Amino acid sequence: MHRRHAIIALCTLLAAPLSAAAQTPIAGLKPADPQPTADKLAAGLAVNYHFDFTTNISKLNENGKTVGAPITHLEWDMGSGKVLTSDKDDGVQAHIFGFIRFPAPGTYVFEVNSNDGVRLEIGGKKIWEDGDVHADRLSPAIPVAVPSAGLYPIKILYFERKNTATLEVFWALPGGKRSSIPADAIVHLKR
Ligand SMILES: [Ca+2]
Repeated sequence: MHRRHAIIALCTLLAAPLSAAAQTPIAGLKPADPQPTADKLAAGLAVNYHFDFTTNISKLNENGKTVGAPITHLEWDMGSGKVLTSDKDDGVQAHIFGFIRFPAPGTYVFEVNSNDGVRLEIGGKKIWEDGDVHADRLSPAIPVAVPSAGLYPIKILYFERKNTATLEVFWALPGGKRSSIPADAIVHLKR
């Protein structure tokens, strides 16, 4: 185990007695305004790809010209295979966008597993960033205060440099346990 990983593991262990709910939730999320109507929406999140190798999410090209098939779930354990809905194994940059539907107000708890770099934004707030090249690495539990039910803009920047690739986002409903984000909770404007 690398020393850095050992330190992270130790910190995680020390932090364990504090539940996610004890941390101050990320607040100030803004719902989509106006809320898009069902006839304008399609299933899953939209994705634009840019195919080039990068080493940090801060250098990601958000203006990729290749429109991919929608991202219909958020549990991608891709190994050394194709990255998301692209036809490439390596050197993939993805700008993923659309809306996430919260069924009720309350404190949700997110977890993000990435390989390589990722940034997650919801309702205009940065929820998580782990931007460098790394093996699978899970975020801590991230409490997020959702002020009202409905659709919120979601944006995920993600890149895979080489070797294996993972992009997973989980949530826990208010008071609940970690679970999959259901397919009907992610939508995008028809394009
Ligand atoms: Ca990788």
